[in-house]
Amino acid sequence: MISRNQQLFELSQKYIPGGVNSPVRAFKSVGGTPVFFRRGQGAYVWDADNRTYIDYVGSWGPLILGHAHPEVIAAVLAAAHNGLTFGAPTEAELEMAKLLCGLLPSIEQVRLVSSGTEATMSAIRVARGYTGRNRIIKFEGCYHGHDDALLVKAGSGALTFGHPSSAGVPDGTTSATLVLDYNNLDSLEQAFSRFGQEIAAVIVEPVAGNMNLITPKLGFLSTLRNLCTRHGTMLIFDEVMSGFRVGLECAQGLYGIKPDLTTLGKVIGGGMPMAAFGGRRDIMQCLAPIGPVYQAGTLSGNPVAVAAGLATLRLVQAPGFYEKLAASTRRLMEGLTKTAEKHGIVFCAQQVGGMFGLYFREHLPTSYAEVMDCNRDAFNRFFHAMLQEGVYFAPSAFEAGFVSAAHGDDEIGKTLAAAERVFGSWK
Ligand code: KE4
Repeated sequence: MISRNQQLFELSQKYIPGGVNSPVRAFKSVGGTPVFFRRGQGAYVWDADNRTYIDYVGSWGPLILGHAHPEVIAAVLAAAHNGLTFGAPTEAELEMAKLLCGLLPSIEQVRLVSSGTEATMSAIRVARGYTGRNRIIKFEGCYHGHDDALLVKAGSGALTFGHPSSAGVPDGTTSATLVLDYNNLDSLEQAFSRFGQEIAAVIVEPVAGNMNLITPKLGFLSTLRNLCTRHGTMLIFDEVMSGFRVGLECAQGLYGIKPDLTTLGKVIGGGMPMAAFGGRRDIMQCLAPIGPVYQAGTLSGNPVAVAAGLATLRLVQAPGFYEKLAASTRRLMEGLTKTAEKHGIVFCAQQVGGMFGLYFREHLPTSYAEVMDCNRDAFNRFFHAMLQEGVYFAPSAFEAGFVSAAHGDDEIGKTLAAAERVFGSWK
């Protein structure tokens, strides 16, 4: 008897490429049949076979309050009853813009869009328009959405510009993108000494969450900031994932670095399609309709999405919210590490606020190469064994995980008990 998940997956592949609307959902990295969810509540999700899971993906970061938080749902319903979209300015968008500018000193003006990809694509464009330069720098293992200029893999030599990492992307689109090694100060210094005055922008995940979790080495972000300032290059912090996930001040506050532009998404939409890019007023003033850099969107600043985001950002400002989130995440990390150690399994873990990384290797990875060195088969085995136990981690060894405010002692305790059974029977 095949499961409902399997039935749905087989049927979906008939109508949707790979059966999914975003590749990572297809379980290609871990193998097996993807889980079709039909309901979520708090820290829990239920699949098409009515199996229950404790969810540590949270839709890849947005659900910092957990699924279907009553105050977020109420805000969405109230907004929806007044109309889903107007294609005209609304007071709610002004409220969101003021809130983001109030929470992040580096953001003097902001524009709302509908996805992280739109945010990063637009930030790169406005940085190029402002500087009049073309070249950009990104880091291997960082993901900034699927804009052509950012679907690029490192060139053959350390300082040769990139080649497309996807079919359908013309060489010319990535030839101005230099791909460097995250946390590698030498390659950064070399790139700037060679191309400094030609570089429009550096885009970086200040806490990298798309090559599992990699934290910036001491001096990496400050060196980046100083080099950008010295060469008139725009520093773009892609905080689509880390924004309001690692703390109320985001990664830029955590590490005390002021970027020229910031991209946000996920948490600020509270689970609805919303993202943003913003920064220095003089840069943002280059945007149409007042400046020469074009950028637009039918549903940009959508009032229903903004309502979900405002409700979420109101709740994360509660006193102690992030301390509690970090404490739950810490309990999970320490518990998993202790259990693996008890059973002699090579494993380590780390967190930044409410996002975490799990690694089947001796020591915490600090670079893309070290992440690639993790035991992927061990992760995949762990993933499926925990799935069987009713715990849903990210279906890839190269993704970060997320805890929500709805993950209490009970959920962490159940997860650790499941890990004890899994690691305890690990041959
Ligand atoms: P979206 O276009 O998927 O909304 O955002 C792109 C993006 C930009 N910047 C960062 C730092 C991101 O993490 C993302 C998207 N993150 C992935 C998770 N690895 C989304 C999951 C998916 O692609 O389905």
